[in-house]
Amino acid sequence: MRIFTLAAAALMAFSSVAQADLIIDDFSSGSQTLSAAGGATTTESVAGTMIGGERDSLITNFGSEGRVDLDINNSFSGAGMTLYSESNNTDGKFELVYDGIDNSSVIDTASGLGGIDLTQAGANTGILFTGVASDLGTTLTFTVWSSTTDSSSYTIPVSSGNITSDVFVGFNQFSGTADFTTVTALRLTGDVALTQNGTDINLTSIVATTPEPASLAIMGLGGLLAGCGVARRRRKQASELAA
Ligand SMILES: [Ca+2]
Ligand SMILES: [Ca+2]
Repeated sequence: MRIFTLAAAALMAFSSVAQADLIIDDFSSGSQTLSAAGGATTTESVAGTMIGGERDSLITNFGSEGRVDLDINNSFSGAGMTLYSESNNTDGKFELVYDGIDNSSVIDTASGLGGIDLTQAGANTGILFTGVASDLGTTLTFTVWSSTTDSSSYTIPVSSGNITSDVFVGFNQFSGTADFTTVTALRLTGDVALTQNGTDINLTSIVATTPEPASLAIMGLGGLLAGCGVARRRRKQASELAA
C-alpha cells in the first residue's frame, strides 16, 4: 500500500500549504477616531477580531500646533481601512499595538499575545501589508516581540504620490532576535518627519501568509490600478479649526 501512503502524505502537505492565513488586523472591526492637538498624545484601546482581541492605538503630535488624526474603520477612513493624517506644519506619529487585552498603549512584551505562532507551523513565511499608500514619501516600521528582550523589526519604505501597493515582508527579512513562532506583541509605527508634514497614510490589512508568486504579480497590477483611485482624504483643517 505504498502508493496510498505517498498519496496521503501529498494531501497532508497540500493541506498544510493551504492553511488559512493568520489575520493580524483587517480593520473590519474596532472603529476608532483619534485626534491629537499640538503637544498631545491620545491613546485608545478597542476590542475586535484583530489578533489578540484588542488594538491599542496611539497618536502623538510632537509640534506645538496643528493636529494629527487616526481613523480606523469609520466613515472618514472607509470601512475596513486605516487612515493616519497630519495637518501642515505638524510632526507626529502613530502606533498600532497588538498585545492581548490590557486596555493600555503600553506594550506588554512579556506575556501579551501568549506566544502566538505567526508561521502557523511553517505555513506562513512572512507578513503582507495591503493597501499601503502615502501622499508624501514615508516609512512604516513593524516590530515583533517574542520576549521582553527579543524583538525584530522591518522598516517598509512607502513611496510618495498615493501609489497603493501590497508589500510582502518575509520573516527572514526582519532584523533582530524575535522567535516568530512564540510571539508576545506586535507594533506598527508610522513616524513622519517634520519635513514630511501634512502626510496622509493609508493601510488596509496586515496578514501573516505565504503569497504565491502568481498572486503577487496580480496584486502588484491590482495595486497599480487601485493607486489611480486613491483619493486625497485630507481633513479640511482650516474650517474645522475655525469651527
Ligand atoms: Ca492590548
Ligand atoms: Ca498594551
